[in-house]
Amino acid sequence: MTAVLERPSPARTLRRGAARVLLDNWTGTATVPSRTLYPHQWSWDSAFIAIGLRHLSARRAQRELESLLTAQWADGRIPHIVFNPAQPYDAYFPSPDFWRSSTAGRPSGAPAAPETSGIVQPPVHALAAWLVHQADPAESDRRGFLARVRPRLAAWHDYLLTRRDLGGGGLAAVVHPWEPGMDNSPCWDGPLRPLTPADPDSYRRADLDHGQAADRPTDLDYGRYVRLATDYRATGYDDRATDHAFAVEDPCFNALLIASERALAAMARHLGGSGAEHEKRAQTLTDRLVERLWDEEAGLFRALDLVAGGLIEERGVTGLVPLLVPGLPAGIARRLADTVAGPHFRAPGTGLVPSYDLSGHAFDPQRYWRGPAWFNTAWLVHQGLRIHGHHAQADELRRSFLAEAGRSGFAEYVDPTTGAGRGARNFSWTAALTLDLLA
Ligand code: 9WN
Repeated sequence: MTAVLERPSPARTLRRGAARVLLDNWTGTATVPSRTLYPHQWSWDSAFIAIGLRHLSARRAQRELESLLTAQWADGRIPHIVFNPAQPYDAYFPSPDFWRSSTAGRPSGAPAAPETSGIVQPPVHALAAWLVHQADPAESDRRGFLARVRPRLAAWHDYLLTRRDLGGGGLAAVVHPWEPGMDNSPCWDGPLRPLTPADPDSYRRADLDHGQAADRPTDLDYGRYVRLATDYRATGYDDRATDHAFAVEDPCFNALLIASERALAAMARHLGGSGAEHEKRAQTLTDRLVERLWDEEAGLFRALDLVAGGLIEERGVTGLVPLLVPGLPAGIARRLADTVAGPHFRAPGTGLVPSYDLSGHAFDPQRYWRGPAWFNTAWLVHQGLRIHGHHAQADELRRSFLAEAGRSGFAEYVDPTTGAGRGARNFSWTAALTLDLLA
């Protein structure tokens, strides 16, 4: 009898490829977003990575989040980068000797070690921790995972809801374009315009050693990023003492805070409490999000500029992410799902969600957060479509995600009109969220 060799199914091949990326990018305690471009641990990357890693090893996924939390500051903030001391300083800019967390950050409670950045990223961690727990509750309970991480995650949210309520309206503000995680989105062009960039001779961009200049933020963007970070550092990263030149209420950031508050409620219930306080907070935050950031006419959420005052008249993918808030009024959820399917955000070539309005004046299909489609935001929108019962639309987005993630070699982002990969390849959250959608 002739042996018939079975061909692996496309899903199996994709799963294997994604798992390989995560294994290769694991450092022993955490996962780097990319071996070349980002050789340290990033905050919201680790949360997305843990969501995928849980399908390979629940224990490793727990460690991913635990290692991030060991770098938490005494004021509750989770820094956006935790530096790997084994990497040379010039592997990434801004490096530890720029942020100087262990000295400049001491007044705000930065740890003596490890070295970290001084800013934050979107709070998707409690949501990730709850999903990681659910992957293997027995192993989680055995290791006391939730009991250990919950107080730290609660302190993180407290920081955001107190020190970062810069607008006084009950939402958390970001103080640097790296904080919403969508660095050069056209949404930040207006707020950044008045800023004087830092002297270009005062630093060297390591990102251009590994990335194409046309895919990355411009030198002018970097000058402003450095200016803002330097000014924040000069205050000892003290939010109360700082007169921020950039302060924005971002829809994605606050939507993830709401989803994570609900996750904290679920954790509290699992650990024998009521979770009522977190549920209440989630509801209040949802009300504030709608009151302050919803734009009925545009059919999406806008970012609010706290310095100049007023909603920012740009359509960014950040404004679609609140779809994942379960308690959103039904009419708003419906409008958002329509906007995702509409001409501003349904990319004709790929079916993915671009980072910025396809017909917007600043749309650029190549350059980072100014048009390319990213896989973490597609995953978030996909979750939102499911939560609100738009299953056919969610299925379609899932298919597009898996096709383009595989075809691009797990690219950091892709041209939304052609699917051509841009930025880094073998990018960890693209691989991790592929595993999650295949599970
Ligand atoms: C600055 C790591 C990070 C992501 C961000 C993405 C990019 C950094 C950079 O890479 O930002 O934090 O150097 O451009 O914009 O979302 O977390 O993957």
